[in-house]
Amino acid sequence: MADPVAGPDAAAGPAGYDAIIIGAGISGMYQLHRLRELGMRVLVLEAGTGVGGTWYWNRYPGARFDSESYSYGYFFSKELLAEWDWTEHFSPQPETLRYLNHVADRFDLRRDIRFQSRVAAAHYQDATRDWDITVEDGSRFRARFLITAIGPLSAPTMPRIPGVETFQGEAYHTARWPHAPVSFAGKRVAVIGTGATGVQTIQEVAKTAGHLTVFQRTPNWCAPLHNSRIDADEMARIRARYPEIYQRCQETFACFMHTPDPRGTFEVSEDAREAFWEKLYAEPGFGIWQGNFRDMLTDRKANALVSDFVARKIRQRVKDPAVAEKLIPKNHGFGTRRVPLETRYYEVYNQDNVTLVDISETPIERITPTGIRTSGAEYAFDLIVYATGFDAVTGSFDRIDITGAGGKRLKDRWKQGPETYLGVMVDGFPNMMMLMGPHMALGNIPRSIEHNVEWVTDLMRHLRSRGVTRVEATPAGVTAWTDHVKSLGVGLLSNEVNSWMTGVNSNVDGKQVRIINRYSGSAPAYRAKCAEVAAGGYRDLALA
Ligand code: NA7
Repeated sequence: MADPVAGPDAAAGPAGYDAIIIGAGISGMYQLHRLRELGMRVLVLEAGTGVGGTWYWNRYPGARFDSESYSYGYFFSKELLAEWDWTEHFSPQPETLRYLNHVADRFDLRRDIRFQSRVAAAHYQDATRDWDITVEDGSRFRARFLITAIGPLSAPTMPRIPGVETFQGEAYHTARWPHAPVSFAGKRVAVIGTGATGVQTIQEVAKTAGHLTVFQRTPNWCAPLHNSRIDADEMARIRARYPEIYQRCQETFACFMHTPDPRGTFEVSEDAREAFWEKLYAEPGFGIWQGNFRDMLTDRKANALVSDFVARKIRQRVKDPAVAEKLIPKNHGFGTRRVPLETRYYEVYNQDNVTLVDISETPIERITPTGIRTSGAEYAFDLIVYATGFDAVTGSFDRIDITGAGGKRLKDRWKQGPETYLGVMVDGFPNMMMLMGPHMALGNIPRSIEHNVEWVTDLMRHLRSRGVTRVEATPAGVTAWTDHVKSLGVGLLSNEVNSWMTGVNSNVDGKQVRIINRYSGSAPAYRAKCAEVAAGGYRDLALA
């Protein structure tokens, strides 16, 4: 019988590849490039038909960066920085996807990527110290190391509302948007969900829909994006500043170009405070969230003041006071959830073709063949957009049957929430490394990714130079890191709030317990800890 386990030298031994990476998004692509430089035989298994991960899947109208384009791209290659021009300060999804395809071409990545290969299972083999990986089409692969690059927001969730499958019109989840254009012209369109994705979608759909009805369960505090085009002269100036931009992102709390103002809210006069907030509100990007007073996310009174400032802005921008009140969050303060950045989002609700339905008052009872029924009314639609988010961070792991040493399942291990070592490894799961796994610093994600990939690459180099074939986090290391992550969240107002980073997920079985998904310390502190582990010769890991 033919060996069903494929690999370049499957016949030569059990470990066909040195490493298999799951996912060809920003992290998987870069990890492939780095490991190839080490001379490793690497295969990337990617579910989609192309590279780009998040930017491949999320093709919904209006999708774009909320981070400055030139702070978000890869920094590892001077040539890449020199040749790529961003055309907008906050790049739209099609441009970002073009960029990532350009990266794939430039570094000849595609020859080691197997597309349309969604990984169904990955089982660690104790005897051979390698991973047996099964793709949904039945193909199997062996690799010494398994590297997950599956993204923190890649498992979309439909709402748990009865009748979803009965709707007869068009229906799309934003993260599974069709590749062919979708027209809203003249149609009766519903959008469910008002997170960062819903906000971007709504402001775009409202331009052409016959009528748009927004179903909002919880309003979010949004702030203006202030996007603009970048002409050739400005791009040249930005390019000249790349070393400075990189340095800035390395030094800030969350790798953005913005970082908290060192002043406390109550250390300045009321006038100075208002002037500062007006300035931030008028500036592009995340400044009002990431560059606000240092106590904004820890001091309840400080947070109430800035929330009041943003609420006043919403009241000024929305003509109908009753609608404005519905759009102002009441159950969480400004910045304690991810702040969606918007372009005339609030003004959308002044349009005759837009209606806001507050489903905290009149819950959706069911999706019907013709539309949506709430406790208050029945609505007919031609098209429903589900902007209902993701089974965040651990969801993409849960969808793969991952078993470690002794056949133990990762999903069971994380039932009460993830436990990791540096967000990269888990005891009991030897030779598995996670890129952007749980308990990683999030923020400006590609900056975290570059660090994450480079740390894993250095570890690989270390293991290879010593002939190590098994590496595992220790239980003590995992306990200490997990406790550290939890302790960092103490005192943060965001930890009291439900969000995909810190909360329950109403759409997923077993995710009704509060889960802290992210590392909430500073990115420089995270990098310092990782550097310390490497400098110590990885003594905190079990190598064999
Ligand atoms: P989010 O931020 O998780 O938002 C999902 C939205 O969908 C949010 O408004 C939810 O309301 C709403 N939702 C979810 N389930 C339901 C049900 N069952 N009924 C009604 N409404 C529902 O996901 P996004 O895609 O917007 O953004 C994710 C991240 O991607 C974002 O932070 C960026 O960093 C990029 P809720 O607030 O839970 O009441």
